Amino acid sequence: MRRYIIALLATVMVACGSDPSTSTGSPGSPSLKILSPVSGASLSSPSVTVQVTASDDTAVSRLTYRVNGAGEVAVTITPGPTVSASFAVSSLRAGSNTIVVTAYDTSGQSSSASLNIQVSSSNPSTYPIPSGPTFYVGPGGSNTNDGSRERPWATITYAAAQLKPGQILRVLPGTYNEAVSVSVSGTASQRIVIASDTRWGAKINAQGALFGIDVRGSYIDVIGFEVTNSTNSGIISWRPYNRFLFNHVYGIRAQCDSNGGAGVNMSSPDSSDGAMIGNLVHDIGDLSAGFCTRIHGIYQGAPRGTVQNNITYRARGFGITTWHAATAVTISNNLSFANLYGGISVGSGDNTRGNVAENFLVANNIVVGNPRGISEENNTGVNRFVNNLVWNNTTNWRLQTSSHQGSLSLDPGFVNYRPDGSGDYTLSSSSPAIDKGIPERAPEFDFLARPRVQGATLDLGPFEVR
Ligand SMILES: [Ca+2]
Repeated sequence: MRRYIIALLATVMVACGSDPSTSTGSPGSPSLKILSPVSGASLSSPSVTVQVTASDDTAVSRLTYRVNGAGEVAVTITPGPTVSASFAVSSLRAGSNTIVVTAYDTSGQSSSASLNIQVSSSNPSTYPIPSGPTFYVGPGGSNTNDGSRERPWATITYAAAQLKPGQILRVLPGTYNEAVSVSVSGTASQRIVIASDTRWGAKINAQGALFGIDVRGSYIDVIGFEVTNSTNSGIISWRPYNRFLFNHVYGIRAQCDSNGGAGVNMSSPDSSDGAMIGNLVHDIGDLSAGFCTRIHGIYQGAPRGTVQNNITYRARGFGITTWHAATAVTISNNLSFANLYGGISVGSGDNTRGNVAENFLVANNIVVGNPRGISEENNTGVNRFVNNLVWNNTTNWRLQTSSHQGSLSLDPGFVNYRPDGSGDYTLSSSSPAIDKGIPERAPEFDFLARPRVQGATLDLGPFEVR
């Protein structure tokens, strides 16, 4: 996956004839140069970090940038004769983009430099963020600001508390040393959206708190964050109708005790009707201590959840598990590999409530390289296991009260399988998993937010190849 991410973010430098990235201005105005990226650069990501240097015979007092003719955005600098600055520009559009940087001196003279950036539309690392009244959190922001893009708030917890149903919070790229708590609620028709402005650009470092993002309200979408360094769960829901989409959760230091933990967690019996879709979840728990059946990648504990398009590996327990009051859950198009106990388990517990895990649909998943592949555990009824590729686990199938249909037991033909997460888990052109999925309850997008159904029908696993 690391290699995949590098490929996703790789830039191709393109030489250009003239050099608009050096300053234009009248005599006495600041000199300005864009150091990187090179003008004409082609990106597969909709965000880029721009590095500039400016100097002036008196002092450079102000630095701004504009993207595609939009308003000037101020860059935080310390004024002086020579100023170097590095800032992230996000929300670039597919195709051609123009970024104009302007330096001002103390007498108001200015110089501008520009660069052109191409963003590929064939390999989107972006995703759809719903539209609506939008507010922002950003590095250098303040909770006394108004929450606009130009004057963003500083902390996600503060910003979330200001949101009303139907409103959108975009978190600009940067590292946030914050355990995020969300207690507001949307409604069925007006959800509240809390999204990283670019995929994995907003990085939540929980710094040892129990949860990275703790959602206590309902009808909340949490989209596209990187979350690490919490001690129970990365992202957790306690109430119904929440959705966790396109996040990257890793390095969760859950302990193997009665609390357990998970990367993405809807284990509360009150977190029904939720969705966990398109997340990358790995390295959950202290792997050196061996397997633990209480620490999982993705954990569903309530009725009618949806678990789709996720990639999960190196969890101490199951990559994906269900327990407590889970029933009628959909688990489809996931990839689960190299977990310490098992790939996917369907089960319920808390027997005093009479919970039975039944009426599940488990379809189109790829499960490889685990001690257990797909299993039923504890209280189970009749579930449907359809068209899963389950291969090279110590025990591929371990069902109790159900049977499986249309299963494949074949090498899935990844571009490059590596159990440590450094591989490329897209399907090669000769993969037997292409066009083998059932369309029932298919999601709209794949892991990369591309259309989920292409070709004859959808492919197995999280990536739609063709
Ligand atoms: Ca297909």
